[in-house]
Amino acid sequence: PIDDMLGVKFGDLIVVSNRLPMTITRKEDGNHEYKKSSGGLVTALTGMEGREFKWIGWTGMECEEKEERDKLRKELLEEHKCYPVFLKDDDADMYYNGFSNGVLWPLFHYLYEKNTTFNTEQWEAYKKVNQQFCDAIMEVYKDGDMIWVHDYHLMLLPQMLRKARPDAFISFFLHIPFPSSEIYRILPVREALLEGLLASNVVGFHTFDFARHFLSSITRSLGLDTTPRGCLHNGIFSHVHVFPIGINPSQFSSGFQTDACKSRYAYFKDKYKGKKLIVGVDRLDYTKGMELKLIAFEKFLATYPQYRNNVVLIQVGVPTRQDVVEYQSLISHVNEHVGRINSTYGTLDGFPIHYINKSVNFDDLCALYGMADALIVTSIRDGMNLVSSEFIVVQNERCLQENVSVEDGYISDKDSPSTPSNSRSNSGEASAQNFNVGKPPGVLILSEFAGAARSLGGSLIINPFNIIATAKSIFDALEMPPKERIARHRQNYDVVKTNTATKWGSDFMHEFEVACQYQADPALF
Ligand code: ADQ
Repeated sequence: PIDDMLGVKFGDLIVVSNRLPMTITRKEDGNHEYKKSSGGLVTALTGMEGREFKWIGWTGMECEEKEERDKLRKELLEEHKCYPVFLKDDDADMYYNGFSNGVLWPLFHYLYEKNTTFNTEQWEAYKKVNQQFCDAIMEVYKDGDMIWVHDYHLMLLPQMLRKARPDAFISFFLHIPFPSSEIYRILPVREALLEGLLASNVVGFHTFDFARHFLSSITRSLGLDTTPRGCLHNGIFSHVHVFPIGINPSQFSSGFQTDACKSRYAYFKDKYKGKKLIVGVDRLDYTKGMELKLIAFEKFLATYPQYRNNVVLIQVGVPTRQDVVEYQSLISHVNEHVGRINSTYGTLDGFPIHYINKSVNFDDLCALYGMADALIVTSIRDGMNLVSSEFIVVQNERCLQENVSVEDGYISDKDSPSTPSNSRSNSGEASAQNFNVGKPPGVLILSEFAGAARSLGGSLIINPFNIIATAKSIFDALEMPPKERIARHRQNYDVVKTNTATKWGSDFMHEFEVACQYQADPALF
């Protein structure tokens, strides 16, 4: 191990994120209920196998009573190995809904016109809360511990930690895009956030583009020299690296094998018999391009009338950040689009869009991924997008279970109606056979603005702003012959099964350990 080689003795790994990986609610009897949260960061970190860590994060609810705080602290530690940060509701609102999700989130996703809420009060709250995180970490920190900070809510934290412990090992990973310096420079506090990050030994991003944007922002906003490897500032070299995040594939392949999922899959299969299914699963966030998706689907129905009664878009819009105004108006815009499209193209027999603004449970999620002839992601910007990877793994598992060989391009189920000759329709009529027996893998339609598009080259890559082309891609996905589906699926599956959450975590930790040797022994530098 590196620490033996260099004489650096590493302690525990401390992972810090805005929220703990569970939603905590206070029950009437005074006890607490813990429910696993959903979201990309939780999926990735909980999928990181084989590494123990202490998780520090906000509880998501105010706790005024010391007695309750002590009880929570004990339960979280004993049952979940987590350490809580307690915030007052007002501070949390300004730090989380205000600065993090009202200012940084839209700006980093290039939606600078939504970035209208910057005010000093929110910025002060952001600084205050970052300091509270720092204090909470210092309560558990021991010499040699490695602190890994996550995401845009905590960009000042590395600098605060460095001030508290100049010799600490500190790293940071950004789960969202880092925008072009031309966008980043809009931020009134652009220098302070960069200074905050540059106290880290490692700063990680999903893609090369994000890393490059970060480095050019340092040069332009702070006037510092950088190299492609990073930046030396105040005696600390921040190594800038690219770590594309992944999922834990076995979590999703075994998710598709459970009895509960199998029975839901069988139910959906029967319910949508004879229909082609396009599935979308997104947090209902304006960055996910849900409105563009619906408009493109409408265009598809208008352009390819043969599909009107033969296709259903099942769209799950998981509720998120409902205290932020922008998110409330998105809900009504999406409702409007769905209502218009369903009333125009629906019949007494059914509707083309099945939309729910609710979370679905894991069994249903896996069953839906398995059902899909195509999954469509239309993010207008997305750090990576894990839903794409989950879909690919479940499709692979479904093909294995249904004896569809995805290894050699041969479909072993001879009775499958999904052969090139009958899945294509020269007359333009959509074939209405039941494709649900032994059908080849589903197609991933993926926005070029998602980080995942850099690696999932087997997808149909779309520009979601190009409505006509997106509509055509939906058509192409549904018409795609089995051989091409299999070839594309294999290309994607190879990436997903190799670039797992575990690999992401261990690659990051490897770079972190290497960076720490420079910190511990600058002579090496
Ligand atoms: P998110 O914006 O949350 O993540 P994404 O990467 O697609 O986006 O992850 C969503 C996660 O939530 C998936 O793992 C999915 O399974 C889960 N999920 C969705 N609906 C669910 C439901 N109903 N029930 C349970 N789980 C559900 C952010 C960035 C992304 C980046 C990730 C990880 O915005 O770009 O990929 O972090 O870095």
